[in-house]
Amino acid sequence: MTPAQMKDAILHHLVYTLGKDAAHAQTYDWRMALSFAVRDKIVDRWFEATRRTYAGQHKRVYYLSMEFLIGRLLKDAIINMRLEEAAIDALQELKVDYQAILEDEPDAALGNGGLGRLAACFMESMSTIGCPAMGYGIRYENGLFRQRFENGRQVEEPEDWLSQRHAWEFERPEVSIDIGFGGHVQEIGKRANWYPSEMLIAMGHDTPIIGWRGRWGNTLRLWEARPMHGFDLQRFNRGDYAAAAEPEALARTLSRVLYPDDTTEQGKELRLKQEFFFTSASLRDILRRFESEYDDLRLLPKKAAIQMNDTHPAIAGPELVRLLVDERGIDFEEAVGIARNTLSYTNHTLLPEALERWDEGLMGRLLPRHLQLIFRINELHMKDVGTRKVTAVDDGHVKMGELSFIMAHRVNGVSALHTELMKSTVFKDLHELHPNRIVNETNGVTPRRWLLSCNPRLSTLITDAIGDDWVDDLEQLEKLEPHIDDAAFLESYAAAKRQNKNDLANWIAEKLEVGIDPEAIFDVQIKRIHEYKRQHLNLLETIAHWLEIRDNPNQGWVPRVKIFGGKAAPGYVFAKEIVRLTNDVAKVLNSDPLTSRYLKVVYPPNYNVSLAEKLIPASDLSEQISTAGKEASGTGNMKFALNGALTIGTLDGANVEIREHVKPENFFLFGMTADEVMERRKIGGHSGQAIAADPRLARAIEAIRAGRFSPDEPGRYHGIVDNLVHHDYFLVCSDFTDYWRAQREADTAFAAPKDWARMAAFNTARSGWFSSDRTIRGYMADVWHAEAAPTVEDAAG
Ligand code: 4GP
Repeated sequence: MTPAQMKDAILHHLVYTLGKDAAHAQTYDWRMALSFAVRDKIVDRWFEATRRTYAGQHKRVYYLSMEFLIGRLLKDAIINMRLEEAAIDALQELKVDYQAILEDEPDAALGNGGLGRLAACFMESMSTIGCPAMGYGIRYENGLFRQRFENGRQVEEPEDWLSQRHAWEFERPEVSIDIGFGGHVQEIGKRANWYPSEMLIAMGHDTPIIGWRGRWGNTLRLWEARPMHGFDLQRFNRGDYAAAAEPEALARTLSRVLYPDDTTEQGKELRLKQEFFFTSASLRDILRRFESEYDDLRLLPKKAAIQMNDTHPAIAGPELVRLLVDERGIDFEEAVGIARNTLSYTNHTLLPEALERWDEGLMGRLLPRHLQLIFRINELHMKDVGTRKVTAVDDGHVKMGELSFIMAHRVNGVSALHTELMKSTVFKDLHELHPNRIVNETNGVTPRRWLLSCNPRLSTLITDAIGDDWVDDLEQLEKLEPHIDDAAFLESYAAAKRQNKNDLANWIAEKLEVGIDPEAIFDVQIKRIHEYKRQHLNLLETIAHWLEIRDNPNQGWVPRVKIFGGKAAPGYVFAKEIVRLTNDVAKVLNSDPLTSRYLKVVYPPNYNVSLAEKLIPASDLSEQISTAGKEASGTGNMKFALNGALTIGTLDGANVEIREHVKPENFFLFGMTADEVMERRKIGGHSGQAIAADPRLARAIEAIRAGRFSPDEPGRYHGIVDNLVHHDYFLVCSDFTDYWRAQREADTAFAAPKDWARMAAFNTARSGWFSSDRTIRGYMADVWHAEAAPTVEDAAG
């Protein structure tokens, strides 16, 4: 596509799709017009991929996920279709600011954190590789809440990304599936009829996900809940307007909110309804498509692989069995076999509070037939393995982790360490019964968004050095290694980082009105706020460092900017206190004339995908400091390493594998191992001992306790202090001293800029393995037994 063609396409959509005259068009109009112009090009590719999938009778992968944290789509689409030059030139002629257009797009925040963002990276990688696939989820009207700070406190506001038209989706009224809840079951022989008492409709919305070079496109189908019967005209005519609108409002509630819930249990009935709603709609859509092509249901596992992203879609097991037995007359045991061979399950966390369990009473009320089938599945499993030891139903609860395991032919962890811990802890008994079922698929991230698009300076430098094949095959980054010894290359590498840091410093100055020194170490911790991720360990070190600088302000400290980003679940009190403490600490430190040139704290609100794209390319140090054994993998850690930030981290999740790849000397390791953590916890008074042994730690805790960061309310953080001193389950105190040591090593290393640049560049060169393309190939081989289809030729650009 030439710039002139692009310009015509934009103007065409501006006038005929948006009904706007160029003279009056606003940023929004230009953004929509550009999006439609790009989308037109994508649609051709997308159709072609679909045609090829049908024609080649390829196996399809179905990725069922409560969350798809896709963020903005316009730049991704432009980059993958290689339309950037055409777009920039066309807009220049039209005198429209390209960056402003990109920034105008709202983030599609249909996820909480890692699990949802992984699903988004996977969608992009499956399209890049040419793996015929479809993502299924919920089209939340309000995505993850918008975070604001009020006097340092987190305030949640609804995120209304759909208040403007969403440029990328196609509404599919013809794909409307009715979904039932409640009611009763009538058994007829081995089958049953379920008569739900409540019905609503799931309507599909399709977003094309285009792969790199536009060679393949898959669909993300998100379900919207609609009422079965519109509003009640009789009530309306009687003047009872609120009651007339009630059925509609009730139905819509189902796809209204994303639970703001990251690795904490959410036991709401509405949540179970959401899970069944999207899982059932997806399975029925999958079976409809399958039956349009094949007439033997026993072929299902050969032609479809259904991935359950965590336990949220775990009802897929019993629902698929129900659809096969009750609606298609297949024998129960055979149906279980077909379902199991089709389904697989990914576990994303071992935190006990995050493993879903549903009260049997609730499950029986909402899904009476499913509860019956869960009991039968459970009995069959016990009979097959000859044990009563592990069951999916226990103590009046349905345990979704066990149910998923029993109904899946493959169960995977998301990093090597996490997978081993799955085998030895939560799924120990099931693993012994099914030793081949658990496999590891270490997470990855898409290099298109997380390097090519978010870090143009570094991307250009890499391409100049080794060509652009790395975008297709990230492990080619290893070819950078010989260049690392070249002084000119290293200088350019460091210069790219410095410019990224300048940009970020300007943005922070403008948005937060805090001046930061681009020469300082940019030390960044961005992720959900959670005790196990230990933002408070980072804060304690910050405070201890501040106090030490105050003792001796003229010592020539290595300047540092601590950057935090992340949201706390609204009901998670401790996490919200950490948010507030971070803001309070920032206020005191940033205004301290003695120290502020050496140490600042910034915490931009509303951390999301777009903010991550700004922060990561400008980071020097990546904080991956969870208590060992608690972070399943992490994916932020991979994005940082790829963009040349050095990790300071524990041996947790994928940190272990990152350190192996980038080499131990280019990684600041500290802290206890997962085994040591388990041992340490057995020692009574471990935190008291740690505090007594380290005066720096004692002083930092005392500063919080005494109210130095909350002079107007000295007791504000007694909860945090009490937790640290007396409980400290996450072993913040026990790891502090070693963390401090590693931080000072980072200072020393940063003071030697050439060596630092070498280490950073080495991180980039060795991060190729962490591409989600590699991860997806792993799933295709080990889990889905699916092959890539022959892709379409490159998009012309
Ligand atoms: C996250 C894990 O906490 C993180 O370690 C992992 O990288 C990510 O999943 C993707 O596998 N879990 C969640 C969650 O986001 O909601 O459980």
